[in-house]
Amino acid sequence: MAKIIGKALPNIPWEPRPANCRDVVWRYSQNPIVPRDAIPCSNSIFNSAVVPYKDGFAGVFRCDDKRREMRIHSAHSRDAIHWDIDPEPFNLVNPMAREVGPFVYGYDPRCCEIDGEYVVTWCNGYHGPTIGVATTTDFKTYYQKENAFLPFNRNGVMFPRKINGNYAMLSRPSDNGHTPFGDIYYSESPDLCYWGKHRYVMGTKGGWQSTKIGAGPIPIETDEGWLLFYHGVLTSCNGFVYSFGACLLDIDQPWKVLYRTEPYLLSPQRIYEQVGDVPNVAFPCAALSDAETGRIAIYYGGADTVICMAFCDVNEVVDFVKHNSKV
Ligand code: BMA
Repeated sequence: MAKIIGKALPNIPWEPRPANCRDVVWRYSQNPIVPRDAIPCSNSIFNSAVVPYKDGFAGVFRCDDKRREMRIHSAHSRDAIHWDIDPEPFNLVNPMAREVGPFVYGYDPRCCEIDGEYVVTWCNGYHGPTIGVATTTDFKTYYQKENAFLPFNRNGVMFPRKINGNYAMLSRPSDNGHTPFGDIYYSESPDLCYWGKHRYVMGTKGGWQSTKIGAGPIPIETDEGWLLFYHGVLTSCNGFVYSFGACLLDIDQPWKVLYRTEPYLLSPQRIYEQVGDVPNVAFPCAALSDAETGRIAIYYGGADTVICMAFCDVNEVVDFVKHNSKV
């Protein structure tokens, strides 16, 4: 029986697997949970991150506005399903603005609680995409730090505790466009400023993960290793198709892959994943987990347009990853 090593979350949103469903990961029946027009300025709201906060939940949401500029907005919720999204973009305080330039664009945020503060990472425009980093304690003011890496990079995903005494992050070096390649790497930092000890984690495989892969939610610590959900991309004759699977990484040396799913866990098959601004995209950026029951709620963007949820049980998903693995 795989166990989550972490906190209990008795108010985790949850819906049991439907009777007619045999999948390890099942969708929420009320998807999508956030429509594209939830705030007046939004063209689309997707690829967003949530965390437990005080007696409810908070989040950083990707909102592309009606100019089609990519922005990040704070959000709050009592139940992690119904969200109150700030109509204005997040307040990013950037003491380095003179040197590293003003905010250009931000997308695909992740949010990680570590040592009592929340580290937000996102794809930050700096002569092309790289990994922006900021900390917040109140989801009102975000204090920006140096970009973690040189351009071009995407999908910066922090680990929820220090590893070998350092902060740790997964990322995906890329190019300046709709990158046709991409492997996951691991890096460490003593101070959230200087990043090094870079290690290769894993690259593409066949089928749903044959073009590129990228880390999704903050990894979940289990007694079988770090459970990481990650997206994989297939190039079809009609364009990219984004699905997601999972892997288990070694606890002390997370660049060592113990198992990874050969089949996907979820691929774009529902209308809200297949039809939208970018068709055929299921893109996970966050997960809530309850160490008490082993329940996991995954948050993913549908078709670059809306936010969706899916559920799984840690023991079932770890078992599936182990028994359907090709490393
Ligand atoms: C990636 C990112 C994601 C997006 C995906 C599909 O490169 O831009 O934000 O969901 O493409 O368009």
